[in-house]
Amino acid sequence: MKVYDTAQIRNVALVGHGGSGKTSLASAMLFCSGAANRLGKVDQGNTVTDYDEEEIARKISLSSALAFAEWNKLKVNIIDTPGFGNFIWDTWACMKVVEGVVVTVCGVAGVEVQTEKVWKFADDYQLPRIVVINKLDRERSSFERAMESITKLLGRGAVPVQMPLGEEKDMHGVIDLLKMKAYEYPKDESGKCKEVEIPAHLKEAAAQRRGQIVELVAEMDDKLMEKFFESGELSEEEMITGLHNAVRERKIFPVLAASALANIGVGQVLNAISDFIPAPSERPTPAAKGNGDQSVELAGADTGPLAAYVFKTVADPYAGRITMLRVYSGALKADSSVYNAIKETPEKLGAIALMQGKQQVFVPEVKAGDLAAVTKLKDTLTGHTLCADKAHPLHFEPPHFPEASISYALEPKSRGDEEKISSALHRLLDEDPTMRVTRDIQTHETLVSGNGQMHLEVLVAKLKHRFGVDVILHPPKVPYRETIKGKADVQGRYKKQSGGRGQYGDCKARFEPLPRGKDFEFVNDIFGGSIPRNYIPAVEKGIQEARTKGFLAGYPMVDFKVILYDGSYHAVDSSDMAFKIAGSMAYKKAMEQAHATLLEPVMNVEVYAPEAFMGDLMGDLNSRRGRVQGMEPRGSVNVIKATVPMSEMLTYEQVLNSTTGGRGSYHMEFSHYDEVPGHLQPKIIEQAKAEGRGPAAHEEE
Ligand SMILES: Nc1nc2c(ncn2[C@@H]2O[C@H](COP(=O)(O)OP(=O)(O)O)[C@@H](O)[C@H]2O)c(=O)[nH]1
Ligand SMILES: [Mg+2]
Repeated sequence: MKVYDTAQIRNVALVGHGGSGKTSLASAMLFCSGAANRLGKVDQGNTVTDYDEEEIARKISLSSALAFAEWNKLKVNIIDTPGFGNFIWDTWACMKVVEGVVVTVCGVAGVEVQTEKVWKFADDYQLPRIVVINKLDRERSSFERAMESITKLLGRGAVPVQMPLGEEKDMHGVIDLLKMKAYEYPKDESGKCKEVEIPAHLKEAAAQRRGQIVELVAEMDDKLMEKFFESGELSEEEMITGLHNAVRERKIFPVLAASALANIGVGQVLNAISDFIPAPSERPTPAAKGNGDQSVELAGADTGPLAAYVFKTVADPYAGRITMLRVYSGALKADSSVYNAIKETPEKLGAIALMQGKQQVFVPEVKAGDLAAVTKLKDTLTGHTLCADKAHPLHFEPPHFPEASISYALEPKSRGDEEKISSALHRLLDEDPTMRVTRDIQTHETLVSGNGQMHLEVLVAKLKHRFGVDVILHPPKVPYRETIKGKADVQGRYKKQSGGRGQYGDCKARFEPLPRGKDFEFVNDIFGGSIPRNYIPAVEKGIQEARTKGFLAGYPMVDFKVILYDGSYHAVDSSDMAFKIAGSMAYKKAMEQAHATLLEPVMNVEVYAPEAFMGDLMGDLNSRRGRVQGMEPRGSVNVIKATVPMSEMLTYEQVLNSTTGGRGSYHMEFSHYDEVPGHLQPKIIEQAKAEGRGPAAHEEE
């Protein structure tokens, strides 16, 4: 397999709402370019990029996959990403390593919730974008209507450079508005198109749309503007160069038309990628840090020092850990020694592969700009950087994944599997940085936390199919918190004198509420040494430990401030331990006085369903203590936006399904913590007691 030069590489991620056709488009791109010898179909479970057995079973992408195609003498690296909310952080992590994205939009539904989300991600990364309106062969699809929803969301910069030829069942090609030619596709899915004249009845519409682009492109560049004023036209070449620059600057987002399933317009998508998406050298290399965290500027060339960033890790039961890297500088060579600058540990590289879905294509090296995979690294995980050696450390900023939003208790189906489960879980955590496994110290349960029910169901399926262990998920736990609403001024005094050396610690502190989300603050306000400085951390530690066990129901106590202002000590009997206990005693006293209360997580919820169900769904959300913020049409459905306490949403999936006959869907994510209404608190406290949670046992005076 040949080694590609930096200038030949283009990196794109296919992003968009679940079901808009990313995986099908990737499949058709690979087939059209000759990288795959058949047109794999999602519904037949034989696409290159949905190769995982859970993906095949569910017919949706659960995890990003890498593939590549050669087109116009370029190596186009394609990352096919998931479009479902539960898995969207993987998409986010992969978008970091590309020079542009192809946003797929369903020609029936138009812009959907995850379209908006990935668009926002692309804004954050300042990524160039091409939009593909897909599924235009489907009944009730409409290029015009989808375009309206795109303009509404994405603004005037999103502009069609194509139009479909024919509609719905008759969709049989595309009109290229730059070339002003039509491309007809046969029905055989071969993707081999024929260039023809634009049909007479579409000529006027095409000319009008072309006028729009010419004007927009001319606006972006003084020289082109001059030419446009003189001749009223721009050549195809000028348009392509003008568009290329405007796409790079994120001023124009060209919109294309396609049917990935019928393999129509896919060559044009590849053309658009090679014409419009910037080469690696056209975008700044991310800021790197070197020795002593000094910032280092990298030129992004293969002659520079090695800097390769890990954007994804896959836990393969056979191959072990597969690490996917983006080389930003230098070249990654097979069988070489490298250094992980984040973990500060050397790593040995074996073979280097280009990934074609699950298949590894081995190469001797990969140069700056390219994406590749290596296996069997010891300590290297997503977010780490590999560099040449310890003497020349380089690393990029690791990503900060969001908090998980839902937790389930997980239990082995058969006893004795605990070890196996724990080791399998840890391998799966490697590949999913948004999943967490923790132990509830009070109930001794293993808790798995993720982004939604499906996220965790997939985890269970992977444990079973990849690692052969069966587990049961118990209903989700709501991660309540506790806080105080009032102030307290207390003394915690611990004194023990029963022969031998005694124990003595004494502290006075004020406890005050903090604004929501501030967690905890400890202020040392001691003057004159009433508590020696070396004991003060012990007081804080005592309070810190006590607050993890809450006060009312054993949930962590948050959003309060402790001001330690006085105390006393004993020259012989005082110790860290005594002051720690004094701190925890002060905590307990303060909690009794400061009006402790429970907090619950509140979710941002969006519900999508046809209009007919809106009344029922709103009523239902109200009964769940939801606050409906608004309702608006989006594509063929309506969207309700609301905030709802998490505890009320645990059974929502089933209810939504039965209310809408399966035609509704929803998305939720964590918004903020809010106080649980007083009348609901006793039940939660009772329940916590029944589970063996409760206030910490404090030592008695
Ligand atoms: N009719 C039609 N169906 C499509 C098209 N593209 C994808 N599909 C179907 O839509 C479903 C979702 O496609 P998929 O590629 O998995 O979407 P993804 O979630 O964005 O990757 C599958 O059943 C595909 O066969 C298309 O252009 N036309
Ligand atoms: Mg997919």
